[in-house]
Amino acid sequence: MLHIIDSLDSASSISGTFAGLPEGAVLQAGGDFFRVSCAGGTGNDVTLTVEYTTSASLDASGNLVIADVDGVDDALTIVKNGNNLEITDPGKTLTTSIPGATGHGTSTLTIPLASIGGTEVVFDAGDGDDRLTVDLSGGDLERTLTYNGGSQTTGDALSLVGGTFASSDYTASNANDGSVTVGSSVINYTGLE
Ligand SMILES: [Ca+2]
Ligand SMILES: [Ca+2]
Ligand SMILES: [Ca+2]
Repeated sequence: MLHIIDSLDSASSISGTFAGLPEGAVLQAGGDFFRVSCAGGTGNDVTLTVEYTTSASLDASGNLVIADVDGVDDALTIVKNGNNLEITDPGKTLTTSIPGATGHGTSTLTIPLASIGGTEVVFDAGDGDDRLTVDLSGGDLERTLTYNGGSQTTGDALSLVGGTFASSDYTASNANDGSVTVGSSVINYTGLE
């Protein structure tokens, strides 16, 4: 997605910085991240290009929040790897500034469990046909998962893979919302179809 916010004629130009940001800087506006260019369009237009598709951050309670930035179809996987949670979306570009996390700007974020002070991991998948795969092959994720598929009414899905469990429980509040318990792992979901 490209937003041209100031299209200039050839008699004038913008150079140097935009809103105090140098060429190539990343700007956060609302939940979105943009890369600033003062040489876009015909060469002298200011452009803001959405830089990341998915962000990982901590909320005020220390919960990990994975959020759709640009409303596209997400295909996220979460798995425990050692003392970390790995979040992957092939072909997408993920961003995080959580202390200790690695993978910013790639398709896989590795986030230490020790950096997640809260008890929850929340996926806000937003618009688009989204899929979350919870891979339990590395063990319980040690956090309660909440997966919000988003308000659009087709195509959001949840998959559970990996692991062997003595018990599982499935509670559907209605056709779109409910919870799944597998062993000690609890996954709440809303807005799935
Ligand atoms: Ca999405
Ligand atoms: Ca969705
Ligand atoms: Ca939905």
